[in-house]
Amino acid sequence: MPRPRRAATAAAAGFTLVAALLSGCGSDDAGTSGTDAPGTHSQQDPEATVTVFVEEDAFSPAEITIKPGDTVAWHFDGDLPHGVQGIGDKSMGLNSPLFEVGDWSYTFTAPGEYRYLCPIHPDMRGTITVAEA
Ligand SMILES: [Cu+2]
Repeated sequence: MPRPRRAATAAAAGFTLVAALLSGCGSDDAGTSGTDAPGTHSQQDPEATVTVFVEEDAFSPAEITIKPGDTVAWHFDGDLPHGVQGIGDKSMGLNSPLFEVGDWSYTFTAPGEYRYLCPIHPDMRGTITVAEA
């Protein structure tokens, strides 16, 4: 399918610009190429801590996605006691004391989906998805 030469040239120029931008970003995150030695990526992707706020009737945000090695910190600051209790075998290690005010954190190392609730208010639920970067 022949195209007008000018349009094709403009498209090629645009593609070159996009490719240059992408490769510029890619050099900051070599992991996107998928050919790096193991360990390279994690060094460029330091562990993070994500805060979940415990409100009086909900965890906020209720659903989060993190990377293996990341820590979730629950921040309790209310008038009622709440806690974090895992649901199911995979979430066995998730079991905080009850807090009205306080902080509790847990580091997730294995990929998977971790569901939890507040043992006092079972309608308060949350899910943490640990996904390989
Ligand atoms: Cu509660």
